Amino acid sequence: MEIIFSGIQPSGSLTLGNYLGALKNFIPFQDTAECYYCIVNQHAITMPQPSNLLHERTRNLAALYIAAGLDPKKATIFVQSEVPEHALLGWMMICSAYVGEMERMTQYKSKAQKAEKKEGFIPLGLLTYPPLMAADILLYQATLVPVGEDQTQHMEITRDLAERFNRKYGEVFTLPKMWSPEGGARVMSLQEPTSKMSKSDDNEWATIHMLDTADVIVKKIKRAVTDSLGHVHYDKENQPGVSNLMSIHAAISGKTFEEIEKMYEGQGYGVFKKDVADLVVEEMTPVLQRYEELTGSPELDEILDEGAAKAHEKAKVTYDKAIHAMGLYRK
Ligand code: ATP
Ligand code: LTN
Repeated sequence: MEIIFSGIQPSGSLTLGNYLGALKNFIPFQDTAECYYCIVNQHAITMPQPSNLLHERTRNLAALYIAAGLDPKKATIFVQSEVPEHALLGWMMICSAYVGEMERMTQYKSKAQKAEKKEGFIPLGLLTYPPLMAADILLYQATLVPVGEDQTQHMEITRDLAERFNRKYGEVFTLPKMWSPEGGARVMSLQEPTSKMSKSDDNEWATIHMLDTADVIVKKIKRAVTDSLGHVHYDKENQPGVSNLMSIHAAISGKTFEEIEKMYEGQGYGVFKKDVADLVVEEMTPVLQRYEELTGSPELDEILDEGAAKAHEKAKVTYDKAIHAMGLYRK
């Protein structure tokens, strides 16, 4: 049976990109595989976070996992900092990694640049982020990791670090594979469709948040940047805005780009945009409803307590093997 591990950072309000690129794809695995879905709050602190917000967003993200369809009876849902082995194995992974390979990570380079501009410094945690991610995955001997395509480099380094450790100290870790939705499901900014839709974009028109109301979603899609060509056609280079809306359509409706092109032949962008907005609203409305029920309920804490205990059981087995392999033990 496959073992699945994935995580999302509670570093802001989740976007449609996080949903279509990651969260939505977590759901089907819970029926066929052993699943661990983590709220990776220790990754979130690689950039400065106001403490009250981090606390709030951690619980809210857990509620969103469940509202989107994760079932705590089928999947283990937990908060990273509540299973200490993540940080412990993370340190061992940091000690197995090289500064050069970390400095080559594109996410590091772009986040370091942003941090330097905004804060005037580069947090060291940004550089050591990939070994912590490797530890997350390897602790559970995960075979498959559902993530968006932007995580490809981090998945490669995870496999490299696992292989390096196994070669040096003996076979401890399973080498995990990345799993991404077909077509990539990379959702781009609605205002600058050549860069990805991101939680941390300052332009609110660029991003659809999972918790946006129907009204706001419709307005944002209406305002989305398109072009003057006037036909619904998938061409990322010349029509990046329209292609992005087509990807969103396809990810929700399940239709191919060809089918979508046919549906809107001879029509302008108005009808197409309205349909995309309707699809998004229809997909998000029940999620929003369940989310509101869950956030205030004590059930959420029970689920997360149980999740942390279950995750800990599994994680400590691998951690024990790893410290013995490395000689990091006394008795
Ligand atoms: P930030 O914008 O703060 O860097 P993020 O939005 O990239 O964060 P993460 O928590 O780093 O969010 O990512 C969670 C998951 O969502 C990952 O699997 C990532 O690949 C996926 N993801 C994020 N943005 C998109 C997007 N625009 N399209 C598709 N998948 C995405
Ligand atoms: N780096 C990931 C978040 C993350 C993750 C993980 C994803 C941290 N640890 C383990 C999958 C498995 C991101 O999406 N930015």
